[in-house]
Amino acid sequence: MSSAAPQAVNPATLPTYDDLSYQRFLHDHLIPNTPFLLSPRWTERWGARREWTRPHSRQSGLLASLDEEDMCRLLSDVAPRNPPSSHSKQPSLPVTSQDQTSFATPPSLPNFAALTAYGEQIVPVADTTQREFSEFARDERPLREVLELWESGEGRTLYVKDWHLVAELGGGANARGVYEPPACFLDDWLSPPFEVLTSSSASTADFRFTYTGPAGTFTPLHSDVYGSYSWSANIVGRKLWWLFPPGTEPRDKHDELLFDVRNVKALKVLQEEGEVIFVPSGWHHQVLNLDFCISINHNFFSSPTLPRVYAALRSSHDSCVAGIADVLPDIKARLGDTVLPDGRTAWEAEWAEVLDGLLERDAGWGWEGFWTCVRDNLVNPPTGSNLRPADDDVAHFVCTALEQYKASPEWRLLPAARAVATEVETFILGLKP
Ligand SMILES: O=C(O)CCC(=O)C(=O)O
Ligand SMILES: [Fe+2]
Repeated sequence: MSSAAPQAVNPATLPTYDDLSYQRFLHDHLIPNTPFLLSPRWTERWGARREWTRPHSRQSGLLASLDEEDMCRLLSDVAPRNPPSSHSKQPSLPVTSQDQTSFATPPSLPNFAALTAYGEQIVPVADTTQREFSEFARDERPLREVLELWESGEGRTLYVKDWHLVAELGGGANARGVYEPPACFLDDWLSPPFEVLTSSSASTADFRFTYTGPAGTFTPLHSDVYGSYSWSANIVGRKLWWLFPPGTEPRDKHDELLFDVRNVKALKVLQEEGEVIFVPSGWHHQVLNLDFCISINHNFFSSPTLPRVYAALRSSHDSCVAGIADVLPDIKARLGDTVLPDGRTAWEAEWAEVLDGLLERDAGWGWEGFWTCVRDNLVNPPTGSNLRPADDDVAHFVCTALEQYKASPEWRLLPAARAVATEVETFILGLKP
């Protein structure tokens, strides 16, 4: 099996599955790195869908959907589904009947009373009128404060993003009554399924998020942390996604990512309430809430993604090298030709460690963290063997990253990372037939 499958071009139609076996997920999506949707069947038993929703009724103000004209324009070129979903007319465009517009599948309304159970949790709140670099300005508040604003019809531009609900509840086992990730996504090397998290890990080592905000709030163009995948489920409302395969993301003349791509040609996906979207590794995306939305998303990766995650870390590393190239002459001048007992020259050892520290700050992890994650997931796989690739395929994916790492200067220059990578190598030798 090869991880070097050609990068997908925009599919003409978007696969939408009522059923999806792990093998089909692996071969049709994980390895080729292509998007798809799971139908609302996959979330219908979740507590969140029962408890966080109220039945649809026409609304004005904060709970209203985008207006009819905007909706028609935005939805005019969404990707067709394959097969057309049995759960919704295809696509769910507005149908005008006499004086009012209705939708094939009207979205629910949020049940704020159910969310007040989490009112004391501190959540990041983005103000979607205040751009700050490539994101919106954010602050942190108890969820209760935002719910109170929304209940009084205020805070229309506020978007609660990256709320670590699962971590706040003390881990995946405690969140089972709220939702359970679809089985094909359980081989998760980033947030292993049911570990216990401390509250301090909530903001750093947890990649399971809840998002909620009124129609019109949005997430600007970005790709996900570490080159991970995302799966994202709509509990309340519908979202519109603009998706760009790696290398096709639109940039300005300074090579900076565009912030808002709603007028750029893209693979546009209308995600209905209850549906789950899979966003492949390295695909840039922008997301617009068409109605008041609540969604749950996990970032994750597994062995087939390792070559891509490795490449993402390598590219962050290269940016760090370029960013601090000017300090190298100082380090060399200070340490001269001194050689350490292990054979490294003192300047190259220091340079490598300074770089690795910067990489940890910029990318969220360095080489030792990367190899520790690989080792831990090899030794303790997050799922049974029916929900992950066969051992020799896992070995192949890991080897692809390992061979590249062994050819890089860091293999020699970072002894702590090398020790962990060597454990990985020993482990996969045992996996090979
Ligand atoms: O729903 C959103 O606003 C953003 C979601 C997202 O970026 C993701 O799931 O990766
Ligand atoms: Fe994302």
